[in-house]
Amino acid sequence: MDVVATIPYSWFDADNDYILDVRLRVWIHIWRADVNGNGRPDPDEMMLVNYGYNWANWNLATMATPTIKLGSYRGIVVSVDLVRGPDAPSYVPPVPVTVAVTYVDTAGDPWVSVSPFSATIPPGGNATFTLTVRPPANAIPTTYIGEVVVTNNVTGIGMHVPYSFNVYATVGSSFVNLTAGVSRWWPDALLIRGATDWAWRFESGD
Ligand SMILES: [Ca+2]
Ligand SMILES: [Ca+2]
Repeated sequence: MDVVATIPYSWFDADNDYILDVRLRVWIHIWRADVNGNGRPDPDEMMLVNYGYNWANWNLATMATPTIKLGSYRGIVVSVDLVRGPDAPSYVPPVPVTVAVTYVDTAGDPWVSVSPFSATIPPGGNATFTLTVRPPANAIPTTYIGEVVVTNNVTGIGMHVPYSFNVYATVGSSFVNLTAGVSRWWPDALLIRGATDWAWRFESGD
């Protein structure tokens, strides 16, 4: 389960001076039980699952296998809080917040194939499987992850083998490659800002 909370950039840095005005955080808790019977999840009734606290106008928190984690507990609580930044006005009017909760699952990957598809392996024997990755020419340059599931037809037991690959893009002459180290210095993290996090290294996401 993915939870993405967003506020408009115009609230994050209204005056575009790279000093943040208001940011937000997102939390996922499990509500164990309504111990005091007030119909609401109180802090001492919840346990933290995950959170996102990047200095950005959006944040992501994920929760794996939510149904299993929920079990017989009372519920899953998604909450967002707003944090005043150093450039916040003295009075911050109500900020519009968008929260998107998405349930994700695995699916077949048309870019990846395995050969051979199956093999008969004698006791003590082995087999080689080749994984081929063919991303389309217009694939978005980023890191992709997946898994190969190998099922033993005799025992019915599956093994999950993870894989990941990067899709690169050719940087044209109209762009400056900031990580090339042409001057043997890393770019100044205090001067370079991106969409991911204003409080962490620029290369961590943007
Ligand atoms: Ca500002
Ligand atoms: Ca309660």
